[in-house]
Amino acid sequence: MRRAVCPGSYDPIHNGHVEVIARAASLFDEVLVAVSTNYAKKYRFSGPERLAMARETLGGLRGVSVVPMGEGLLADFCREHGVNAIVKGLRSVQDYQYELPMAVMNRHLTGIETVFLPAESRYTHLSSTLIKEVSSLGGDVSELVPRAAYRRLYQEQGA
Ligand code: COD
Repeated sequence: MRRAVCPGSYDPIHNGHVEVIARAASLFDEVLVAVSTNYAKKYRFSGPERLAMARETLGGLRGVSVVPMGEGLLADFCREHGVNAIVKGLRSVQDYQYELPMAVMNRHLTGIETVFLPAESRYTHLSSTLIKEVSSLGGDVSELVPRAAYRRLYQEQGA
C-alpha cells in the first residue's frame, strides 16, 4: 500500500489544491490531506472550519481522507501514519526555492521523499492569501474555489 500525504494550511482550500490532490490520488493507493495548525500563524478560518471545507470538497475522491495534523513536525506525522511520500504542488521557481529545503530536511529526518507536481497552468496564480484578499474586497473567486470555501468566504457578505 503506497500512502502519500498532501500537507497544508488550506486556509481555505482552493481549486489549485484540489487539482494536485486529485492527481496524487491517481498516483498513490491512499492520500492523507493533512490540515496543519501552526499557533504562531494567523488563520482566517479555524482548524475545524479548514477541516470541514476540505472534507466537504474532497469527500467524493476515492482513497482520499482529510485529517488534522496539529502543530507538530510533518516528519513525525509521516512516521505515525505510515506515509511513503509527501506530495507538494509547485507553481513557480519561488515555490521550489521555498519547498526544496523542507523536502531535503524531511528526507533527512525520515528518509521519505517529496514528490513535486507542477501546478495546472490555469491555477498557477492561485494562493489562499490572494483568494482571501480578493474575496474580502468583493471580487469574484467563484471559479477558483470549491463551493464549501466559497460559502464561508462570503458568509458575512450575504452569499
Ligand atoms: N496549485 C498547485 N498546488 C498548490 C497551489 C496551486 N495554485 N497553491 C498551493 N499549492 C500546494 C503547495 O504544494 C502547498 O505546499 C500546498 O498546496 C498547501 O498549500 P497551503 O498554502 O495551504 O499550505 P502551507 O504552505 O501553509 O503549508 C505548509 C506546511 C503545513 C506544509 C508546512 O509548514 C509544514 O510542513 N509544517 C509542519 C511543521 C514542520 O514539519 N516544519 C518543518 C518542515 S521541514
